[in-house]
Amino acid sequence: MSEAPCMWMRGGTSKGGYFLRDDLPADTAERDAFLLGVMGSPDPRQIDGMGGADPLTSKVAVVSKSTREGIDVNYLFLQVFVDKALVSDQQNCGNILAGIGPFAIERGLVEPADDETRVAIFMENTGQVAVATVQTPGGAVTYRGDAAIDGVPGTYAPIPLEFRDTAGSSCGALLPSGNAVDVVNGVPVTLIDNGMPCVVMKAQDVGITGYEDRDTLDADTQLKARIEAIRLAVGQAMNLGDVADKSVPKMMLVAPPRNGGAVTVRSFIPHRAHATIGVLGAVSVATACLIPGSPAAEVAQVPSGRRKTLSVEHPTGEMSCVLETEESGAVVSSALLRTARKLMDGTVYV
Ligand code: NQM
Repeated sequence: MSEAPCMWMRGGTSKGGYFLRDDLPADTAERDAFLLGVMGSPDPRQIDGMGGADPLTSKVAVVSKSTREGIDVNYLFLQVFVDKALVSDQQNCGNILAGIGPFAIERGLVEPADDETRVAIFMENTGQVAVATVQTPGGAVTYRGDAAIDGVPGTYAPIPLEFRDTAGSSCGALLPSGNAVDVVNGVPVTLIDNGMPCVVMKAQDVGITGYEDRDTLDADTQLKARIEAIRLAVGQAMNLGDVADKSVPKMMLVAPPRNGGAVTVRSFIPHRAHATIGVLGAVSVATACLIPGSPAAEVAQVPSGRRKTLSVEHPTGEMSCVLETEESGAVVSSALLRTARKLMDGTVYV
C-alpha cells in the first residue's frame, strides 16, 4: 500500500495522523510497515516522513465505528518509534484521544448535536471507555474557542475528557506489585497504573531537583541510564513482561509543587523527557499522590474532599486532573480539559 486518506491533528500537546480503520491494511505487519513509511521511521530526523522527530509527534490514531452498546467509536492508539522500526500498541494516549471526537464527527461516524456532542470512545489498547465533549455549534465541529492548555500557544474550543475505571488498564491492578512502595536499585518507587503504567519516584532520589527543563533532562545521560535500569527491572512486577522494546512504563520523577499546584513532575516516555505530561500519565501520578506512604504522597499537597482537583505541574505549565474518590479514598473517575485542532486533511503517501 502506498497512500491513504488521513487527517493530521494536534491532540492536546501531541500531534499525529488520524486514520479510519478501513483505510489502513487489515494485516498488522503490513499496516505497521505503512505507518513507519508515513512517519519516516526509523530515522532520528524522520526527514522522509510526516513525523516530527519526537515521540510526541510520531503518533497514530486508528478509528472505527463501534458496535458496542453505548459506544460511538473505537480508538486504537499506535506509537510509531522515531529511531526504531517499531510500531507499538502497548500504550494508550490521552492527548491524541482529544482529537478522536472531532475526527469521528468530521468523518461522519458520529452524528453531531447542535451546540455540543458527547462522543463515547472505546480505547482498544486498554479496553476502557472515555467520553469526550466536542463543541458543535450548528451541527459542525469548531476548533475555535477560549480554552488554553499549557504547552500549546493560543486558545481553542474546550474538549473535556472523562475517564472511569482506568485502574489496572494495562497492568491488571492499580498497584500491580500489591505494594504502595517497592525499593528498586535502592530507589523507593510506586508501580502504578491508573490508565498508564507509571513508575513514580522522588526526583531527589535519582539525583535531580525535579524542576529541570526538557533539554537539560534529555542531555542527562547518567540520569537516563539510571532510570532505564529501574524501568527494565520492574517490567515483570508490573505484568508488562520484557519492556526493553515497549514505550511503557513511563518514568515519573516527582517533587513538591512550586506554583500552588499539587505536585511537580518530570516524565520520561520512556527514553525522552516529556515536554509537558501525558494525560493518563498525569492521572496516574495524581492517583499516586493519594496513596499513603508513597513517594508522591510525601511531596504532594493534596486537597481535601471526595472530589479533588490536583494541578500537576510540568516543564511548561500544569495539567489539572479532577479526581472523584469513593469513601475508601480509591479514585473512581477522572476528568481533564484538552483542546485539539485539525491541521491537514488529505492523502498521505509512502
Ligand atoms: O499519558 C505521551 C502524550 C503521551 C501520552 C506518552 C498521553 C497519556 O502526551 O495519556 O497522553 O506518555 O507517550 O501524548
